Amino acid sequence: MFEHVQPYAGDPIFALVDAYNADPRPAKVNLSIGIYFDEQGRLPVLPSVQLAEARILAAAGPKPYLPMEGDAACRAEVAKLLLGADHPAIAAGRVATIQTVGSSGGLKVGADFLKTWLPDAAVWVSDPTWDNHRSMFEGSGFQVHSYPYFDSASGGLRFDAMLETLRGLPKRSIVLLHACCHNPTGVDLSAAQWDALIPVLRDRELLPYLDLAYQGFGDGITEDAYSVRALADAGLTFFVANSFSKSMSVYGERCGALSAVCASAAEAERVMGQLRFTVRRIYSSPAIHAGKIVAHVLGDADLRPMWEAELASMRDRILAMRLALHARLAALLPGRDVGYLLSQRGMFSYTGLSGAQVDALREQHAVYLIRSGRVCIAGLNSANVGRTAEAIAVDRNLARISGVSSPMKDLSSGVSPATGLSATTRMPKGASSTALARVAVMTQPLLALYQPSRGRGLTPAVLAMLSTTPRMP
Ligand code: KET
Repeated sequence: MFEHVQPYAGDPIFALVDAYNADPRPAKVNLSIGIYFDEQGRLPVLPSVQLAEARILAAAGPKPYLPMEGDAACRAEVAKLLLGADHPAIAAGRVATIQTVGSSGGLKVGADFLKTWLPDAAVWVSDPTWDNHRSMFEGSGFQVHSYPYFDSASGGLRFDAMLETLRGLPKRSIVLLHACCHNPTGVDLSAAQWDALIPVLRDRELLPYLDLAYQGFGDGITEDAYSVRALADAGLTFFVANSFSKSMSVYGERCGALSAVCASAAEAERVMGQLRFTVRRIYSSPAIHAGKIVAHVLGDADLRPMWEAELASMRDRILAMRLALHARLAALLPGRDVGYLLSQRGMFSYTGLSGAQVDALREQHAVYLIRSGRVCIAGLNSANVGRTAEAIAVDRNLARISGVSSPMKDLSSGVSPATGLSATTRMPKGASSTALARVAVMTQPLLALYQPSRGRGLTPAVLAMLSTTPRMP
């Protein structure tokens, strides 16, 4: 019966986690999967989520099937979180939100819905994107193409090329966009770039499909939803799949949602009906515990501010680790521009390391990265950031990740256009131990440069963490 079944090559991300778990070396470093680990290297259980769960358990409520669209309170809170509580699209009944099995469930329900209702459309994803985007949409029967996105020469965005490609797409093409904290590159559109993109989406009658898996990990809950709100303000029709896996640290609970912002309440009602039917045909209805967690944390007057503070401290720790890795690499690799670590946002950065270099890091130093060169900054902590930087820099061949095509590029061209930091980070050749001793000193000017450029500061907690980050020998 199944003789013809092909072996599964394995998922590039989940397979690495298995390999990491099986690795007996005690000093191993997991920078592979997009999971936030705390300063002690543990997967945090957020107090706000713990309290929500305690309340849910204490209520000892029955566990009926949820409706196909999920928990009503959860859905209402999600719409407000995405668009802002007072958004007119919500008041007008133009937003159809369903609770889904993680945002992956939402993405997939949306993909199946679109294959039914826009059957001739093709899907366009960024180059590169999260591998699973392509798999999911192809699995729903779509042709998947890519639009230019990451500029490997600068470590930034190929915005003009992206716009040009989107301008040439057939009407009603589906354009998958990372709302913030782009996976895998960490390179996001600025607010001005979103504003410039919107007329193209509208004029070409494209369907934007936003993936918002890291809300709150970039610049803040509201800031990271800029794209969602800008599209809604512009009156566009679009989809957004959002995740609580990372922002509430509830990966295995599978908390996510899919929202369709529609042209009218009548349209939203019909879309909602077909989304329910799509869910019914796949998993029938989502998990009751997941829906209650989200509803409690977002909707409770005590838990909501707790969660926002917890999310802010996760975001700040990631930023601190960006700064720490940047400072160490800049010291260890004089002449290399690693400023991209500071301009990129969210859990990930794209190092430009080749597959062979990533393999060497794993085999020789037990440092685990995705083979594309994506590094999960949220897996770094004070105890492993120095070792990680050393592993990247230890072998000069490994360190030669540059060339024009790498974001970790030579500084000979002068100050990095992305950050303007090269003058600060340039270290004299062969001065490694002196240079290393200067890492902490360098961190402060970096912070000073960093804060005004983003328009918001780091908390005292981060500054304290930076000052206690161990010096390297
Ligand atoms: N979208 C993006 C962009 C994303 O990075 C992930 C997960 C998801 C959706 C799925 O999240 P969910 O838990 O279904 O709500 N990314 C990490 C884990 C994975 O590959 O599944 C990762 O890239 O490592």
